[in-house]
Order: sequence, then structure tokens, then C-alpha cells
Amino acid sequence: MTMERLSAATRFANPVATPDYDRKALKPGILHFGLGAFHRAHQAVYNEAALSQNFGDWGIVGVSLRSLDIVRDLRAQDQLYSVITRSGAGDSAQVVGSIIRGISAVEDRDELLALLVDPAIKIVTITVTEKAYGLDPVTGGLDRNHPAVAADLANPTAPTGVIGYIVEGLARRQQAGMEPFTVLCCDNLPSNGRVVRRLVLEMAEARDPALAGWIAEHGAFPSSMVDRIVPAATDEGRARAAQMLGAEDALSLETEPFMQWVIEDHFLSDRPAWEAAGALFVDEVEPYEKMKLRLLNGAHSMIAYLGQLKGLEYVRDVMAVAEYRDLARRHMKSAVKTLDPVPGIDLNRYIDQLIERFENPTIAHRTKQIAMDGSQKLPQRIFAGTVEALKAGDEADTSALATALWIAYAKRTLDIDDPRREELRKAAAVPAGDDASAAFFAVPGLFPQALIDNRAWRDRVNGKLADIEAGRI
Ligand code: CS2
Repeated sequence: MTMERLSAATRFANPVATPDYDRKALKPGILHFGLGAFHRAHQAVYNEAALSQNFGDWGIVGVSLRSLDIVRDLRAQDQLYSVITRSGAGDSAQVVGSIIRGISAVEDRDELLALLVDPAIKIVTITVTEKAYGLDPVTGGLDRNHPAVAADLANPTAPTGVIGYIVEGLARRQQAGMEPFTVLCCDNLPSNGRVVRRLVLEMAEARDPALAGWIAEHGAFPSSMVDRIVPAATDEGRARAAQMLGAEDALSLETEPFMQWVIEDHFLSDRPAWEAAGALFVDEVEPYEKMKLRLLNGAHSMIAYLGQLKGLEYVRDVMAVAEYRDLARRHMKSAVKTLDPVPGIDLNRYIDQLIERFENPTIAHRTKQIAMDGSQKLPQRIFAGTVEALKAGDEADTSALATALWIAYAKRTLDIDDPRREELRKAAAVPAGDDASAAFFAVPGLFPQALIDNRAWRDRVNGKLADIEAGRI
């Protein structure tokens, strides 16, 4: 028997939370780039909570830069989808209605360009993953060889990448005598607002210095720290959702109960009351970002490479090995020493909570998924903290191990999934002499100079590599 497709008319057999506000009253107020699982389980859920507590009419228009499927599926489901929250305590289902429309940058480009200049759109939010920004690892500015950046510099009025769209949208607003929109980055980059501001200004400068000046003066690029573990969706998860909903949902996804969003309170307009779901508005996001990147994401990457090298498919499988769980904890205990106090957070509790989150037996988070794009992730997750740890006289032993695990993984994985794949493949092919990691340290802009210059720490990385290769780790 085929099940009906999720829609506004679905009558649920089981308890399911559904939009309890007037969806028809929502207006497009937020334009979001990147309609993947993370956005749907994070910002859209915060927005849902704000709406359900009767705060405003902020609808999200979601832009998919590449995948047409998400947009088609949303359309086929009255722009509804489900979030299944899972833990040892049980599962719960929520149908989210705060995304009022999905559009494709490929098929609906004119509509997208029109929305960027629609005064109703006050906030542009972004989750496109680290590699989509076109960030040059050497300069920290715009990578002019990045395919989307190169295309958008050559043809700025017909953009293809997220920075190109933002610059074109702001240019049109300037020409129309309007205010800019606020740009809110929600990707795992340190000082993500500042990073995006710089990329936008550099691209605008290349096109028209007056535009760059206007953006610098009038624009707003708050930073934000986002957190929720949301594995890529699977058929198994979709089948589980269908059971709970009594309807097919091609867009359902599974996630953990925990979620966190810390946002720099710097908006050009009013904004949704995301605090309704616990979002924290602060003056300085950096302490929270550093905490999350170095503790959660740093340990996550370490666990991912361990898992990949040891044939353990999920994070929870790695955590089930006492030795590896202890290692993850040891790494966090060491990395935490590089952090300043984080307002309102007990860092020891935070670490305990992370261990529990990673252990969640109901969350099937593939180590392969996290292992992806290491060149884009390790600098902020592992290397930045290592520089500070070494400066403070620490040996940064677990960081050396995390680095060696990644190098060993790169050496063993021919089809490594990373935008710097070619360079990593070349480094991996260099025969390991006395300095087995040298070719990786020579990849431009990957390691900070302080680590490249630190012979003792590099020897430590080599020692760990030898241990891994000899099966001692
Ligand atoms: C993970 C993150 O895939 C990865 O690299 O470390 O996506 C992680 O699950 C999130 O940042 C959690 O908020």
C-alpha cells in the first residue's frame, strides 16, 4: 500500500507537533541560502518556535544553490517537512511550517534576484558549508580561483555563488536607494560574520569601490554560533518518519534534542524572536564559537578519522570503545585550556554533555560524513587551538594525534572527499621519509606558520603517525 504524501491536509495518527499559527499570514522576511538538513533542523525550528509563540509573520524563503530535489519535494508537500528528534528517552515528531517556499538558484534565478531587492526581505541567512564561500586559506580573503568566485567576478550581475548573490543583491539595493539586508552567517567558521563581510567587501570592491564603501558603512554581518547534530538523511530515517507520521516525507530528517544558537545582536531591522526557542543574543559571539569549534567540532573530527581508520561507521560506535571515548575527552580537556571563560557556560559540564551527545545511541552520524572536507575544518577545529596551547607551554599531544589521524586517513583514502583533494593526494603520495608529515605541512595555507616552525610538535605528529601505522593506536 502506498502511503499518502505529507501535506497540509495530513491527519496524523500519532502525536505530532504541527504549526499552530496561521501559516497563510506568514510573509517572506528571511531569505536563506542552503536548504540542507542542518538549516531545516536548526534555524527553521527556531523560527517555528518564534512563530508559534505569536511573534510576528517572519516566513523563510529557502534557496537551494544546487539541488532541485529539495525544492520540488517542498512544493509537493505544501512546503512542509518533519524533524524527528531522537534520544534514549524516545522519539518525537514535529512538522515544521516556517519555510514558506523553496526556490532553486538554477531554475528560479530571476525570482531569487527579485527577492534580494524586495524590501520585505530584511535578513539573509546562510548555511552552505565551509567550502562554498571561496575563502583563500593563505590570505583569509577571497579566493579568486574558486569556481563560483571566479564566475561571479567575471559576470557579477548573473551570480552563481552565495557571495556573488549577496553582492548583487546589495548592489541592486544601493541603486534603488534602499537599506541593505542583514547578512547572518550560520556556518562553522570562526568569526563567521567578519569573514563573510570581508569576502563581500572584496567582491564588491572588484566591481565598484563605491559599492564596497556603501556596504562597509551601512551593512551588518553579525556572527553566530550554531549547534545541533544533524546527520545526513537516510532511507531508514525516512521510513521511521513515515511510521510516526502515517505519511511519506521525502524531506524528513533526524536530530538530537540539543540545539544552540548564539547570535551577535547587530541587526539593521527588527528580527524574529528566536529567543523563544532559547537563542541567545550577545555582544560577542567569538567565545562561544571558539568553544564549539575547538571542543565539539575538534573532538568530532578526531572521532571521525579514528572511526574511518578503525572501520567504525558511526560516531556512537567510536564512543562505545572506552579507549577512544577517553581520547575524545582528553582532547577536549586539553583544548578547553585554550579558551577564555564563556559567559553563562560551565565548560566542564559542556564537555560532559558533549560526551553524552556523541554517545546518543539513536543518532546514526556517519564518521565518513564528518571526515569530509578536512582541509576546510581542521584549521579552526584543531590547529588554531594548538598554536595557543603550545604558546602556553602545553605539549598539545592530543592535537598532534588528531592531526596524525587525519594525515593517515588522507594517505589511506584514494577518493578523499575534500575541495583540496588534488593537493592532498599529492602530499599523500610523497614517500614517508624521516619527516613523514612534511608534504602535508607544505600545503599552502593549511597549517599556521607557528606550527610549521615548531619542530618538536611536528616530530610529535610524526611519532603519532608511526604509532597509527604500526597499529599501536
Ligand atoms: C560536524 C558538524 O560534519 C561535521 O564536520 O562536526 O556538522 C557538527 O555535527 C555540527 O557542527 C554540530 O553542531
